[in-house]
Amino acid sequence: MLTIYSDDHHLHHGRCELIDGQLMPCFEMPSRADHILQRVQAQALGPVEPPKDHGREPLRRVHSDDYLAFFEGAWARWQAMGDDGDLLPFTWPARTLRAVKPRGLHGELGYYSFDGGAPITAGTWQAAYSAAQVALTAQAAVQAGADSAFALCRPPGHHAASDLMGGYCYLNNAAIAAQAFIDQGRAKVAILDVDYHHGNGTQSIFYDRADVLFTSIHGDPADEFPFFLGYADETGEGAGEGFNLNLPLPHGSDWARWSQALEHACQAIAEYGAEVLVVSLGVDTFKQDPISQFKLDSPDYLTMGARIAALGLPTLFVMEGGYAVEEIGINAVNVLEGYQTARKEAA
Ligand code: Q9C
Ligand code: ZN
Repeated sequence: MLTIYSDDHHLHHGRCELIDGQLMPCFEMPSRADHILQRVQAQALGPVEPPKDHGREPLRRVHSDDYLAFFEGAWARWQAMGDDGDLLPFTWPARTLRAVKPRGLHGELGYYSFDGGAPITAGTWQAAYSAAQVALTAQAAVQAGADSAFALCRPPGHHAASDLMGGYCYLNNAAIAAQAFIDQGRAKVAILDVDYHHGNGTQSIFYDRADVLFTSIHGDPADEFPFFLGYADETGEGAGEGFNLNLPLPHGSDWARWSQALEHACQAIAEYGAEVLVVSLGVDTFKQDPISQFKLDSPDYLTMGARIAALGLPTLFVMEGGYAVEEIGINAVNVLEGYQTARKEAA
């Protein structure tokens, strides 16, 4: 399997995040992608290539122009104010307030975010832009006929909506790739989001559309980030009614429980008649993940990959979360190896 990877992710290294009442070093750190790349190479998964630049247009198909302009320019405005720490929002247009766009940097940052979990640093735009190009380059390989490809994206993307950053995410790499498949002539694209957290950004982007089926297995939002989206009764709206499937699971869910949800999602994808599959691949479902509450073990990821392969669809894997840094490479690459082995046996 081809892996697309860019060193540019090192340009994004947030200093700290607020979690459980404490300032902690950011869990979403550069060594995550480094470990995954090392494992891809150690296991000889396949060639590793840099991204090609597909430009800004495919990003504009998913994100609003004003959001992209704000994100690209935010650091320079922050610097001009004489600051060089991480730029973080602290006020959001919640209930009783008005979602009018303010003029100043901090107000605009609150307008374009939904939490304080996505710091902007000097290199964040470049890192996120390159991650989107990584996704687009891997997408192009699948579109050109490859059985599968792995977009080793960092920062992740599935929490980012059309004009909102949050949850460590800025540009929605998986959504940008799914939209590229549509724009290149695919009629039905399925997204399977296996990250521990609900992919609220991806859901919102495709919520009123029938050409992209969004399925997600995640911690119950009643108890888990992002809290305000991801319930089972969110089934799509308008033309998209029936094309959104949320499978929330309780804290403590293990492979026995998780794999039932996977079966459910895979059956929905098969019934839908998808032509191509995009997997939002988070491995923060791992039992030792420091911020998550599922109990998957490393061998389970091999089985996960094999079940995804049984769908028989051209598949683009897009890296999302996973914060047990020592094991992230083993777990992520296990999904890819499980997939690849099953596809070879089927051929
Ligand atoms: N400082 C992904 O796995 N936790 N994102 C809230 C805010 C956010 C996870 C802490 C968890 C986001 C891609
Ligand atoms: Zn996650």
